[in-house]
Amino acid sequence: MYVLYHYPYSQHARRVVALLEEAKLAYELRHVAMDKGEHMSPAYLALNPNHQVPTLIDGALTLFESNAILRYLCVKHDLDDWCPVELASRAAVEQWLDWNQCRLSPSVIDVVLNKAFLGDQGDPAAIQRGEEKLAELLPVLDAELVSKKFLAGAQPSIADLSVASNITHLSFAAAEPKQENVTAWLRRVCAIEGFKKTLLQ
Ligand SMILES: N[C@@H](CCC(=O)N[C@@H](CS)C(=O)NCC(=O)O)C(=O)O
Repeated sequence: MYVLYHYPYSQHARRVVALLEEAKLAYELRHVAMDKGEHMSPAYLALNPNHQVPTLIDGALTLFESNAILRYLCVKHDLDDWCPVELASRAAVEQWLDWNQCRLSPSVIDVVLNKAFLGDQGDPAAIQRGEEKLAELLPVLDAELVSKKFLAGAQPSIADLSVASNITHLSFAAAEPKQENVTAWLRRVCAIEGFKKTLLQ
């Protein structure tokens, strides 16, 4: 049985829950009360010195970084549907996982954290920086999805779970994307049962 340290508002944790659900893997969720600073406690820092969720425990293995956890689960359970072995499809999955972490995530965090979660303490410069970056990045995603149902082709992969968890996070800041192909793809990802379960009402 996996143990996943989790916080329901975390887009990084939600993508892992989505895969655990879809793969029907047994897991226990442990809520990290981030609103009360539990992620900074010595007990949690001993598991994840980055003071972040998610953290996965698999027996003696402790693993952080959501995309690394997704890859680990796919390899361990031969989830080839979610992480294809065919080279070109696999390369597309890896490309979008990295794009999500390196390019999309910082702008989503700038906007959502500062506009929605920090309230009056939010930094207007960070919001502007994030919005400008999103205006550049969302058309990149939209162009990719012109001729594809999902990021690596006809079937959803962990790249879709990862990117879509960030895109749905934008709704906390009422900053949902307007691009036609992105919104159609998002509807398809949100219809995946395991992903749907992770969405906050
Ligand atoms: N690169 C990490 C990012 C995880 C992350 O940023 N988690 C946030 C919640 S969405 C967090 O725990 N933030 C608390 C902190 O950084 O102190 C991953 O993909 O797992």
